[in-house]
Amino acid sequence: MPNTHLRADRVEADLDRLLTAAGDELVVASNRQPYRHDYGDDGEVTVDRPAGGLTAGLDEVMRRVDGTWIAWGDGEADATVVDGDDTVTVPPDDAENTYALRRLWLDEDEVEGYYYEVANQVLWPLCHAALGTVESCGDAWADYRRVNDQFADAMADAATDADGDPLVWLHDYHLALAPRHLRERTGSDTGGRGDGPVDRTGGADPTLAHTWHIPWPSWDTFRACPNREALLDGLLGNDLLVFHVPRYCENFLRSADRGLDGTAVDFDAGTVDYRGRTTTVRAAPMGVPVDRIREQADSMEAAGFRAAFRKNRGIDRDTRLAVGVDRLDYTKGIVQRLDAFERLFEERPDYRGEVTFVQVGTESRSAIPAYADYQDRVEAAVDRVNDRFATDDWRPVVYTTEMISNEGLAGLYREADLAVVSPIRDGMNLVAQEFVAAGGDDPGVLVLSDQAGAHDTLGEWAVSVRPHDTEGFAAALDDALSMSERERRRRANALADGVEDDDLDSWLVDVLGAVARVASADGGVPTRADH
Ligand code: GDG
Repeated sequence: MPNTHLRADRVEADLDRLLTAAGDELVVASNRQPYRHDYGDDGEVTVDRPAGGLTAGLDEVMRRVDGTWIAWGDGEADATVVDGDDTVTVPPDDAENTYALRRLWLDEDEVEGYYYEVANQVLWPLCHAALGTVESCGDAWADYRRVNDQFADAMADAATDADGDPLVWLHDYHLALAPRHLRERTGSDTGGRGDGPVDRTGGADPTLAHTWHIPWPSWDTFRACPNREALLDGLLGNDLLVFHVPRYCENFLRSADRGLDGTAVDFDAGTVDYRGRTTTVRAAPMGVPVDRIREQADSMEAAGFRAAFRKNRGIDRDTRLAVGVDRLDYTKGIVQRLDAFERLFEERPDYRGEVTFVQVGTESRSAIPAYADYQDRVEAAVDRVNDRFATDDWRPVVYTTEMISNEGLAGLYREADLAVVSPIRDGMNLVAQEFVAAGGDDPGVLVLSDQAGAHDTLGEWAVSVRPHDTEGFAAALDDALSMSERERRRRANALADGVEDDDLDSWLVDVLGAVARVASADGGVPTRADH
């Protein structure tokens, strides 16, 4: 096993070097904010800390540079703590290493149009190739455009305030138009609309990098998008566009080639020339904070959670556990996973009473009918399997929608004999990596869908499944449950090495390294996509 301290020092040094190269001026833009202010029961203002690995990782980067993070202020008390520029200094507990959080305010129509309709009911299903779930967006497109305009205004303000030429790092499918809108404001857009470019940044020439966290679909799917030209035009305002795996880069390049007039695509170099600017397209598979997850899994809280979970859910100490952890999203394949367990218990009665499948399904986007419907379908499938096989002292499926603490979740991963990660389509999937990171002395088996981006990096050592192949899926579960200890350890060690080498810090280094190369127009050093 690699020496994690040495590795962490090296990553630290790389990060420092790259941040210095980026002029120490970093502007991050994302839909979700790193800190959210609300009111507690006693009416006092409370602050929520960053929950997800990415937000926490970026927060650490921001603490080390002179930066601004721009995001939608969706907390109840968000507006009461900002200054006249809608900005609050964060983190609340570290006066030495602060940065500015600039909040944007969205009215009800904008939340509906930009967030619920275009982002979550057009772009999310489109990019996951779920065309039957794409809704027509009508007026919502104007909201999406307006909110992206607001982000571009805020980014332009932050670029003006910066000392040098800042790096602007955008995240995800909520902000597809913002790069072009920002170009129009910096005057660096040679093909701008209307009367030509208007420089609102006092001559700053920011470098724009955008990490797209979900898949990019094939051209044949993307061409169904009614606003496809505008999306491509928007994203090609970036200097660097980063996807999780090379497949999505290829799909994007093909879409840019076929879907937009005036592009010149170099498939070998991974670049698109358009409107006088070159966009470099690269793959960098995102990782998880391995050291932190391992500490969480080792904690007393995790140990307590494991014992209490078995006791409270009536799971016998000797019963083997398989776990699934997902937002309740129709891309995650939970219904098909339950079908596979049903088939397993049907064909292999000897597993009855021996194995319990625990599904953690956290509520997500419930205001959208397709999501509410999905929650019902998952519950119905859980009930069906339990009605069929449960006995007085054993349940085949334990289902919970409770949000579990990070320590509790790491404990659950460690307690599990198998993790079953079987999305129908998934940009990357962090749960697969978290499970591996949490593994202890007696690590479990990873069952992984070949439709997840994570399969490109972990598939060789996981037990692969195709989510719709119920028969094959059930057989794979049997293989995983009956694997010899030697084989299980061999695979788990290889998975652990992979997840450790490609952890969250190394992703940050990869992305910032690619930015530094693009900014210096050097282009000589290969990224992982070039291998
Ligand atoms: C998108 C892309 C890409 C879930 N329940 C609990 C909990 N979680 C955490 C998991 C994990 C995260 O939520 C889910 O991450 P995924 O990557 O699995 O999926 P998406 O939310 O769809 O993420 C995906 C990702 O963006 C990053 O680029 O990998 O492909 O779809 O971290 O642990 N965490 C806690 N309690 C829960 O009950 N503490």
